[in-house]
Amino acid sequence: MPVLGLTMTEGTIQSWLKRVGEEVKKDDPIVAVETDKAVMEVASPAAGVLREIVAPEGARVPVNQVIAYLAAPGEAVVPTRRPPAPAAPGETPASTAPHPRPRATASIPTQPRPPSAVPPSSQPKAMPRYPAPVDGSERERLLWMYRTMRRIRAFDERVVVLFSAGRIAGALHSYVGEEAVAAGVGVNLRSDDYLVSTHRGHGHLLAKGGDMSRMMAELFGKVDGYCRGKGGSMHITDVSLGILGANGIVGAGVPIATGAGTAVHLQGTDQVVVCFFGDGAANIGTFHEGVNLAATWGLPVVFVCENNQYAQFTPQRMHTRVADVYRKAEAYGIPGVAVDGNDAAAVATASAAAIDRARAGQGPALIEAKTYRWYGHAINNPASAIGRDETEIAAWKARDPIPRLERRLLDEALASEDELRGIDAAVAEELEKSIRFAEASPTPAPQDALRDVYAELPEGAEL
Ligand SMILES: Cc1ncc(C[n+]2csc(CCOP(=O)(O)OP(=O)(O)O)c2C)c(N)n1
Ligand SMILES: [Mg+2]
Repeated sequence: MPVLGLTMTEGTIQSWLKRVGEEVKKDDPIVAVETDKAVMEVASPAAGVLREIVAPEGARVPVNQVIAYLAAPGEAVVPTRRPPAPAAPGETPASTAPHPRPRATASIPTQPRPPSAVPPSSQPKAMPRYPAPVDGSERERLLWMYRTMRRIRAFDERVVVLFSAGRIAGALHSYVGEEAVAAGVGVNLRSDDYLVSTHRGHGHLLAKGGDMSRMMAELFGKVDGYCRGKGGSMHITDVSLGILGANGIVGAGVPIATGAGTAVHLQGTDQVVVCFFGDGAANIGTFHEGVNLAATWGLPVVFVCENNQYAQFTPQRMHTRVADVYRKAEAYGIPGVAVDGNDAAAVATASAAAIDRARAGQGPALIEAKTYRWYGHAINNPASAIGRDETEIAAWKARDPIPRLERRLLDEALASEDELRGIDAAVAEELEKSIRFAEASPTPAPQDALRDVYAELPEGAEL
């Protein structure tokens, strides 16, 4: 039984969506599971044939207990009465093995995995509406990045307006201008990979499959929002999509990513963790600790510094003597590279190399994407827009990453004008739908203010 949410301790099999003997493709929905929060479809961790269902419909199963076995493609499908013999400690049962990854560099001490544990890449990941075409053609990848940048731009431009109109409350950090970074990294992320975001997270979340309507509802403070309207912009999380959270604490994402990388490493899958952080965060102690440990243990974490030249109101030259953050990689013995953060294709190329490397067990890397935010530090703080030189802002706006990719798609005849305008129209519709969804959603009840704040004890448990 996969872990489908932070508070889930068991799940009920609602219905099997495949029959024994049926072929399944990787990421095919295979079973519907009811958790303590919702009914979710579980995606198949690998291609193969459903060999045996261990947990029938209606069964309540604790997390990490086997619910079914998959046979590899071509392997005989003979349903057995009993589950196969448990694997030896530290070994993965052959029929469910999730893309084992060689680990050349890591020296992390490992615990033997309990024999009954389901390997983690068989944990379901909800499928995003627009899954990244990781192995797609150049055209598919560029078009996905175009759509993703348009979605991010549309969302973050509109929330500025909605904030000014008093429809959104709380702290809000615009990602406008930086879209190429999230899109260029996101195009290389599988749905079962992990992402750790920042306070400026809307773009990261959308690029990893975050639902625009639930994000908008969260900003509106409504119950259908990701945190039931009680968290706001900086707490949006969707573990089922591998989104380990936006974060209001600068630099705090780095050790979270290293922790997730440690988990992936111990579980032996080929998932990758991407950690976004800012140029300001690169001066925080957690950055040093998190990157150093990930490097020492050879963890599959790709650190992506979004160097937008400012930390709040402070220009980079006033908060560090090292303008090229990528050079800090050398201090930890990992590769570091700088990339034009306003060129989605360049970000995609650099991040593909780092992600492939991490997936192959060769440890972390540091990418510095040089970019710029068009708005002030925080939309809710008008003063944060003051203090920057207008010509500097204009120069960066002239390097807008979206028309840049659009030009390339048209010049190289990879897309037609009609096709791009079709994408723009679909994005506009998605945005309007998200606002209607947020408006229609109820406001949380006062008596629920402390709900979902603390973990609830499972039924029957005592402190
Ligand atoms: C530990 C901590 N210190 C200070 C702050 C206040 N703060 C919020 S955002 C920010 C600047 C972060 O700059 P950077 O990491 O470059 O990210 P950017 O806002 O430029 O995307 C600061 C200092 C905070 N939230 N957390
Ligand atoms: Mg910054």
